[in-house]
Amino acid sequence: MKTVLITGATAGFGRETARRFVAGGWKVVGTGRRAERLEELSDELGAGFHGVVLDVTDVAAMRVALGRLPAEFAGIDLLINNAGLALGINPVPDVEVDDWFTMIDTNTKGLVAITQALLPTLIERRGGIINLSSVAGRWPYAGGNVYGATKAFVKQFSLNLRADLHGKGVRVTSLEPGMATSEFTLVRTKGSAEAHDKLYSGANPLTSEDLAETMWWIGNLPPHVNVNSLELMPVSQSFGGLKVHYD
Ligand code: NDP
Ligand code: 8X3
Repeated sequence: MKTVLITGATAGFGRETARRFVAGGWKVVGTGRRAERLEELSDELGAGFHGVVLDVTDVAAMRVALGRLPAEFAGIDLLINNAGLALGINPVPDVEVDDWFTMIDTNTKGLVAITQALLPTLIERRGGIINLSSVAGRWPYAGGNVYGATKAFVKQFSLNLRADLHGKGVRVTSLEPGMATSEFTLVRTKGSAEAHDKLYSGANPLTSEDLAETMWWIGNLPPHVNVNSLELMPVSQSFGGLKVHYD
């Protein structure tokens, strides 16, 4: 039986993906800062799920927590680097620099730290890594500033990982979704249910289930197949084109 470690399993894509992999017969290690959410998921999913309270920005504590995984969950075959967030929707200069630092610490530093910590196991087991990038890492938009930049980092780090892992049998994917419902916009707007409803209502966005199914597919492809990067959007979302400002 294979084991997947999913960061950010307390909500959104991560939680649905934990459900999908347990349903498919994998063991799942789910992480996040909210202990009560992990307990709820553990009650729901049973013995196939092991929750670990973990803040990906606390690298020292993260390494200790991974070192303490119970033996039956310690052999990680697939790492899903899903934990991440956007903070703020305003274009510069109307931004909080501390929000920028939190996004950088979580989406980039946390992601590379947990990847580095699990690489020996993943190489030994010829495992896989799915990194959550975003359309925001490729398509610029006003207000995307540092969030989009962190996701461009995730995409390029994923491709560079592939280059470094050449010949080792480890698969790496940069997964780049567009607009999807989850707690993402609530977090981004620091709790505005109105902003959440306005963005998604009537837009028929991607769902966390869509992302879970996509990750299940990637994670269960034959071992010789690598999806380098995969961008997906809801049909309702497309491209705005370039703008010109006239004096
Ligand atoms: P949610 O807000 O629903 O879930 C985010 C998850 O990340 C939560 O489980 C949260 O757990 C966890 N997380 C955030 N910060 C930390 C931290 N410091 N340490 C540990 N865990 C953390 O968002 P989504 O499910 O939508 O997002 C999942 C990923 O997908 C993110 O990387 C996001 O950037 C990306 N993405 C989202 C899109 C969207 O439109 N929704 C589109 C493209 C990409 P907790 O708070 O308990 O710590
Ligand atoms: C989230 C997608 O378009 O809201 O990564 O920035 S978007």
